[in-house]
Amino acid sequence: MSMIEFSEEVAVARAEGRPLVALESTIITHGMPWPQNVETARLVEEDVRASGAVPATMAVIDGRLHVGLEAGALEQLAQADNVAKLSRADMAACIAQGGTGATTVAATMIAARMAGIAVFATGGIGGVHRGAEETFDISADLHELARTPVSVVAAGAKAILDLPKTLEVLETLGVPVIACGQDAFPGFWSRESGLLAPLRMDGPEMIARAHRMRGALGLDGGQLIVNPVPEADEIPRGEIEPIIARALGEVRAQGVTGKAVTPFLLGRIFELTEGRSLTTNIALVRNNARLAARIAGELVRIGE
Ligand code: PSU
Ligand code: MN
Repeated sequence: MSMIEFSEEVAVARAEGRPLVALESTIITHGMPWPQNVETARLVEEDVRASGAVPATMAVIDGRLHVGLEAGALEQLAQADNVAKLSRADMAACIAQGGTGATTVAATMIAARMAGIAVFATGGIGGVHRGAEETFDISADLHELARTPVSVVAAGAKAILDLPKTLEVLETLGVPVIACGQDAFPGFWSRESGLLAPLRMDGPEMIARAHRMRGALGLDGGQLIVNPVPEADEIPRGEIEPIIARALGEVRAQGVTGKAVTPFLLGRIFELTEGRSLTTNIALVRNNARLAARIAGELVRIGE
């Protein structure tokens, strides 16, 4: 696996069999503005450590797949423009061409599996976009969850999406969607989306057991663990929904398509909430990192 470069910290953790948590980099390069993006990335890594695991932030830099980013590399990536947004379709091409790109949920899952990392924390996964019946815009994250055995902790799918359709596709693909500590399917910035999660578990131990049981049954694919944003940081659904509607109107009016849609929407919602959506986004990613670290700890405790 000569295309992989492990950070010192991750290499040591792997050798010692310590719990590891994968982290993505698209949230840094395409999901948040500088300098909050790099500050958040550092805080999230600290949260993983404080909860007993070792963070492995993934990115492709000059044709090498980094598993764990050294401080300088993280800082550079966070400031760079023209970084590609990599998913399953373009990850190999980027590495082969010696390019640089940030990993989405799908690409981070692929990297995590290669590195033997079973748990991954992010903000919100991609899903079925509103209007997908016209555009066919469905995130590759959903198919990755169906085929790659990594438990992904998110605060739901981003509420800019069509959440009922996203849940339908996840069910069709056989992906377990497990709400942690509540019945409701969370709505990213809000603790509730008006939908129920198909499954509920109340702590990391049961989530780890379910992860192992999928392996024992020989099932492909991962688990989606949906963890509601802490109450103090949530933006209630009634407040965020009109803002999302307005940003979606601009996507259509300006003809934004493909990979640009999600970053455009997150950027506009940041502006329209005067930064409040970012404060919430940071809080929920940190919350997910802490839960992911505890799940990773339980997986090590349970053993294979
Ligand atoms: N979570 C966040 N912010 C983000 C993302 C997740 O809090 O920006 C990124 C992830 O990398 C996810 C991507 O894979 O958004 C989804 O993009 P798309 O809808 O184009 O598939
Ligand atoms: Mn898309």
